[in-house]
Parts: sequence; C-alpha cells; structure tokens
Amino acid sequence: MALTEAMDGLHSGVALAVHSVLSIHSKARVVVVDFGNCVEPEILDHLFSHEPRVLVLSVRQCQYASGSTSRNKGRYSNVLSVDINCNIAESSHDYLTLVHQLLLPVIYEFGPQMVVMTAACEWNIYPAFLPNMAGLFLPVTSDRLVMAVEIDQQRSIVVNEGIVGALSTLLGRPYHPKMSQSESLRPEVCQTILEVMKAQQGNWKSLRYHALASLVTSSTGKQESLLPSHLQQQTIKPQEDALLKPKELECFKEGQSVCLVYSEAMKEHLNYADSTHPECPDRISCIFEQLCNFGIVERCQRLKAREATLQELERVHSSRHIKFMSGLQALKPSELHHLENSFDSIYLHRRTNRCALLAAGSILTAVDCVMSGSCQHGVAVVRPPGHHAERNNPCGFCFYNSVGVAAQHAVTSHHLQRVLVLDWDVHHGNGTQHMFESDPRVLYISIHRYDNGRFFPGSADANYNRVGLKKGKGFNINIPWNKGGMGDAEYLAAFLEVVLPVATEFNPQLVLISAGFDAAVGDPLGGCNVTPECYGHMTKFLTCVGDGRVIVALEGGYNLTSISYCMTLCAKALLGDPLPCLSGNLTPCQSAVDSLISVVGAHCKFWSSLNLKGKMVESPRKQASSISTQRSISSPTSSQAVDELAASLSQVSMAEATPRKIQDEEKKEEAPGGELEGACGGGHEDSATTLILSDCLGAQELYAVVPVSWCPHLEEVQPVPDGTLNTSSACEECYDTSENWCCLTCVVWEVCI
Ligand code: X5A
Ligand code: ZN
Repeated sequence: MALTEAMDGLHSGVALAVHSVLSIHSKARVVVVDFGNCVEPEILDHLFSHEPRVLVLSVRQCQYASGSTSRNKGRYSNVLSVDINCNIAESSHDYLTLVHQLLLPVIYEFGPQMVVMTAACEWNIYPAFLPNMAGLFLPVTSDRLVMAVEIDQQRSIVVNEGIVGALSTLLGRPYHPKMSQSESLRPEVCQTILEVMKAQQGNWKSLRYHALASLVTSSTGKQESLLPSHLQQQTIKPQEDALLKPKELECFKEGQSVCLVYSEAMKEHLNYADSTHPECPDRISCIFEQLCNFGIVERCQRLKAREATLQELERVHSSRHIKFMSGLQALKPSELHHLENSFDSIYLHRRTNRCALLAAGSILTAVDCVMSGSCQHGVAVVRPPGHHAERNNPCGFCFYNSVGVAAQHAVTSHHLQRVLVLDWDVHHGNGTQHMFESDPRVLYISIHRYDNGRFFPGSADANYNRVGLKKGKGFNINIPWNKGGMGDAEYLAAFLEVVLPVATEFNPQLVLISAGFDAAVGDPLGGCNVTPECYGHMTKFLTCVGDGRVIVALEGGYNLTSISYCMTLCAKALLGDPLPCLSGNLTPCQSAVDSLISVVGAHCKFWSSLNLKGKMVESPRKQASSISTQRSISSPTSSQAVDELAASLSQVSMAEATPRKIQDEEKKEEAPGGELEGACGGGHEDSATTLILSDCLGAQELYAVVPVSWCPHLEEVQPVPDGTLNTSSACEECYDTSENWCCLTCVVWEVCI
C-alpha cells in the first residue's frame, strides 16, 4: 500500500495495520473508529472506500477544517462520517450519546472481529474519554480492541490518566474517574446524530429499526426539566500539576475485585405439595456448582451469608408483613398450605422466613463489601426471589424485596444519592417499582414481558407510561415487550437505545441488577430467547456507567442449565474476562421497536440523551471555547511507531480463545534481550504511562506497544533517499514496487530480527 505524503503518522499506521490484518486474516471484518480530528479525514475514507471488510467510523469536530458537515450525508456505504459543528472535547455526555445511539448499533450490525480505535488526544479532552470508549467497544469483538492513541508528551496529565484508565479497562477493570455531571446534549450533536442516522438508514438496518429513527421524520415533545438540582455535581477538572502516582491508582490494586455470596441454607424453602414447582432449591446450587466448574468461585472473595435485620427490612416493609413472615416458622404444614391461598403465586414452608432473610441479608453484605471499597463488584446467588414482594405482602414466589432492601440500605446507610436498579427478570418488578416510584435517588429500569397487560403480574403498572410520581418523575422506566420470543437483538437494542444513555446520564454510584434469568433461552415460564452471552454483555455494559460498581443478584429463572450459564457469563463479565461475541441476527423485531419508541416518547422529556429533537433548555455551561492550540500537521509519531503498531496488530490473535493472553515463549522470541515486547523495548522511559505498562506486561496480561523515542536499532534504519520521499520508487532491499522506498516487511526483518 502506498502512503500518501499528506497522511499523518497515526493514520498511516492504522491504515498499514488494518491492511496487514486483512492480508493475514482474509475473512476478517475490521471497524476503524477514528476520533482523529485530522486535517484530512478523507484519507482513511478513500483508502477503504472499496474495501467491504473495513468499516470506517470517522468522528470529527469541524472547527478543525472547513466547518462544513457535508460528509455526514455519506458517500460510501462503508464509511460513516460524523462531522460535528462545535467543540465537544470536554463533554462526556455528547461523546457517550453519540456512541450509544449511533456508533454501537452500526458496529454490532457490522459484526467485526476487531475494532481499531484511533484518537489524537487533545489537551482538553475529558479525562475518562479513552477508558469510556475502551469499555464500550471491548465487548463487541470479544475484547479484540486496538487503541492507537497519539499523545503529545508536553501536554496534560489528563491524557496520561486517560491512557492509564484505558489500560485498566483493557485489562478488564473498567476505570471510573469522577465524571462531570451530564449537561444537556449540545444541539449541534443532536442534529448531527439525526442527520447521520437519516443519511445512513439505507445502509444500516440497525438505524432503520432504531427507537430514534422516528424522530428523523416526526417530532416529539420538548425538554421539560433537567436532573433535579441535588443530582447535579460539580464538574471536576483534573489538576494540571497533580502528579499521577501510578502505583496508588485504585484500578491496579491487587486482590480480588468481585465478591460472591451464596449459602446452601437458602435451599430449605421448598414446596411440600409440589416438588416440581419451578422455584426449587436446586436453582441456586446448580448455579453455584457451575461457578465452581468454571473456576469462578476461587477467583472471587467469598462472603458469608447473613440474615437481614429488622431495622433494614423496616425501611421498605411494614412491621405487619415482617411479623407475619416471622410467624410462619411456628405453623404446621396444613396451616401453611391454607395460608398460601391468600396470596398470588406463593407457597410457604416453616423455613421460608429464614431463607428470605438470608437472601436479603446476602445482598446487603455484598453492598457493604462493594461500598467499603474492598471489592469492585458483587454476585449474590440467592433465593427466594424478591422483586414481586410489596411493602405489605408476598407475591410471585417473593417474600422480602431483597434488591429493594439493598437499594434503600445503600441510600440510608451509605448515603448514596444515585442508585440504579436494573431489573431484567422477564416479569415486571412491581414491588420494586412501588417502593421507589416517588424517590429520585433510586432509578428503577425494568425490561419485561407485558403482553398488553396479560403477562404476570398482570397490572398496567408495568406499562411504559408509568414514569414515576412526584419528585420521582422520570426515575421509573418500564420497557414492556408485547409478545414472547424476544432475544439478544431486542435486549441489545433496549440497552443501546435506552438503558445505556439514561444510565450514563443518571451517573449511578451503585448498580443493582435484579438478575432474573427467566427471559433466557429454554426458560419454561418466560418464552424468550436471551442467550447467556447476552447477559454477559449487558452486565459488562453496566460496569461502564457511573462509578462502575455492579452487584448481580438472582431473581427468577427456572431452567437450571440456562440460569447456571447465564450467571456464569455475568460473573465472567464482572471478572473482566473476554466475552463471546453476540452472534445471529441482531435486528430487533418491529414489536420491540414499537415498545422502545413508546419508552423514548414517555421519557424524552426527562432525559436529554433520549431527547434529540426537543428544544434544549439552556444550561449554564460556558461557551465552547475556541481551541487555542492547533494541532500541528506534521505528526510527532515516528515511522518507527508506525512499524511497531503494524507489527503488533498483526500479532493480535484472531482465534476464538482468550486473545489477550500471549504465551511467554512468543514474547521472548519477539523481543530478544528486551524486557518488554515490541522491537524496541521501553526501558528508558520513566513516564507514568510506561511504568504502568511495564507492570501490566510483567503480569503477562496484555500485549501492548509503547512507542519510544530511541532504540539501539534506530541507527540501522536507512535514511530517506535524497532527503525526499518518492512514493513510487522501489524498495531498496527487495525491489518490490508495491511499497515505499523501503517496504515495511523489509524494515521489520532487517532491523528487528
Ligand atoms: C420472581 C419470578 C414469577 C412468578 C410467576 C407466577 N416470579 N406465575 O420470576
Ligand atoms: Zn420472573
């Protein structure tokens, strides 16, 4: 491939690298996400415009060039240009919404085996930009993500923090610096998203079957209110002079970062009269056994189950209900059986109260562990389930609303202002909704089968128009499906188009997942088709929002094999393992799209990330300042760095199995005599970034390339002939004319081996 002179180092490196990947893996599909802001963005477009295996997503702020957004109209079907006519560098909200609503649907539809993200990091890019993008792009390709980042060494700590955070994310530990509270989306960004969506609908089904697609033609309501003032935070600007102390960074802390709570004692609640009842004791032991088989239990910090206390329960349940529950242990089987009739879908046992107390208490223990900082995430394998339990009565196999108790505990005892409860049990969590529908501190989002009111628990309370009450208006989100058969496509669409935008805007300090697996393939009650992999992806997505603390707590789910795999994939997601890619058709069915359109219609007045057509309320944010430092056209990236990038990219395994692990032997072969892999080592660098990198490499978890300014081989590289670059002359080593004055293949072989 010929390099053009106008191309800067970053883009030529990426172009070469992608080219070499395709020559090795001829059937590979690669997505290039270019946040390059380069002066000549069309170069990448042109290079790959006739290469159907490559999709280029090019995001650019137009103040760097002509100011025209004409590229948004789309010239090539495999190039999607997003030109924005304002400066969004500092705005996480704008970037994230763009990625959730526009880029990810298209990327999932394209189904790449590898994503290459390029970014030339500006001085004023918000600190979490790189880790945010890494977190969102990783799951699509089972973690085959390459980030090619150009850093100006002179510039700020922000970029270094971003690099460190991105590495942490690549290692499976999403990094969460304090985010500035979301402002409204900039109108230019809304306009751009809709513009590109409209232009690209012919090319991408995911944009035709998109909840926002209707906005392109019809209009919706206006923005009524922003987040209540107590939910607004100060923008936290990183201190330019504060030196990053890599060893102290929380993300690299040793030790187990996922806690697990399970106890066999919760098997004692069972149905005497009907041993075939789906809510059976084996549900939790099967899951636990599978977690053992996959080596997950030993990788987690095991917590002891405990009973919830009276005080903890009283925050969401009436004393009458708690008394009723504790009275059960004294009753005879016949009396228990008789009592069952006064409830909807309930069986009772002498040990029911003890088990329900343990289920709630176990989740509380996980919350305390995560909030104390000793673990990042938690898994609670508990029964009986809880989300149908109301303040005053049991319902639908549930007695105490365990996740409700835990959410209230997080608010009351840990003083949290923002807790997200995400309920993906196939049934609506009526109890949880009722407990928090007036409380803006707990955002409840439920994805469930509704069937126009006919699916259990069969109340119109589960419909999309129940958005919360009083101060809690906007903080109750129901995503109701009106037929069975929903699967990965529908759940992915719900996540990309509603859950992630809203959850990101809400910026939760803790996420509790009411993780019922009765929407899974093979469930006898749910009639849906969600795969275990998809549960893994949804879990992973939730680790990317807010402070990134996630607790997965079992609710329903009645196919023992399915639920065991589902929980395993969720746990793997929390542990940072690469997840299998989602396969199969990922276009949601029309009925699901209709549901999502209704949800967006009901909530766009509360959430600016859903409100792309509405009139924006003017926020106090300062005028986007004009960029004072223009990026230089001649890039500091040396040809050496380009070579390294290309060489390293071709090393990335495209096989199905754990691509991040590179064998020890392979490393040694590649870097004879060097401490680090890559042709030129990195021993002379002592920047924060390099220290972190070498730590990672020592742990043999990641194959990374650090461009360095000098290496012993550098002097052997031949000078540019006559001081000029003739792109048509043959290679001086092999006389091949398909490459430049010295072809990459020769450079690698001559110099590095
Ligand atoms: C927790 C849960 C289901 C109740 C179904 C009653 N309950 N027909 O999944
Ligand atoms: Zn359920």
